[in-house]
Parts: sequence; structure tokens; C-alpha cells
Amino acid sequence: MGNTERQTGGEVLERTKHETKKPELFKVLLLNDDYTTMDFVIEILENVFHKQPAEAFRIMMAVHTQGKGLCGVYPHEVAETKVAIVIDSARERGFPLLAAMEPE
Ligand code: TYC
Repeated sequence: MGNTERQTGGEVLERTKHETKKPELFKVLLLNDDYTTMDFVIEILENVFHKQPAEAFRIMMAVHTQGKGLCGVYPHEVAETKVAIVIDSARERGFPLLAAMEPE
């Protein structure tokens, strides 16, 4: 880049990485099904998404009546991990519960 240096008087044009990049965020959603018990969904909302019992109940009912519901918004890797934990925990208990993530 000799040319650039000549044009700028030779100073080194470098951007120091002080800026902290905002992480892209992803919604994690729970999906309704006919077989997973309400109690298990509440357990997931309390243990994986750290919801208080009343909020866990509200979200579970929203999923049950509307087909899907928002559990939280997280950076990509956290969202992916939570989806995997929900699905693995559900399968261990024999439930077909599904979780999904989508860009915020
Ligand atoms: N529909 C389920 C039932 O009637 C309860 C349920 C709620 C299942 C939320 C999944 O994400 C879900 N037992």
C-alpha cells in the first residue's frame, strides 16, 4: 500500500479496536405441541430461562394458546445452547417439545 502512504503523507491508517461490537441478538421461542406437559414447560422456563413461577406460567399459557411464545433474547451462542438444552432435556423425559431461535 505504498500508494496510500504517499497520498496520506505516510502516516499509518489503522483503526484501533476500542469499539465494542454489539452482539447480534436472537429470540428463543418455545413451540406448542399436544403431548408435553404444562408442568414440564414451566420447569424449563424456570430452570433454563430463569423465569419466576408466575411469568413461567404466563409464557407457557401463551405458547399453549397461541402456538409459540418468546422465552428470551440472547447472543447467538447463548440462544443456540438454550435451544439445545431444551430439546435434550425434553427428549430425556420423552417429550416432543421444540424450541427455535430467530434473529431479533
Ligand atoms: N399444549 C400442551 C398441553 O396441553 C402444553 C404445552 C405448552 C406444550 C407449551 C408445549 O411449549 C409448550 N399439555
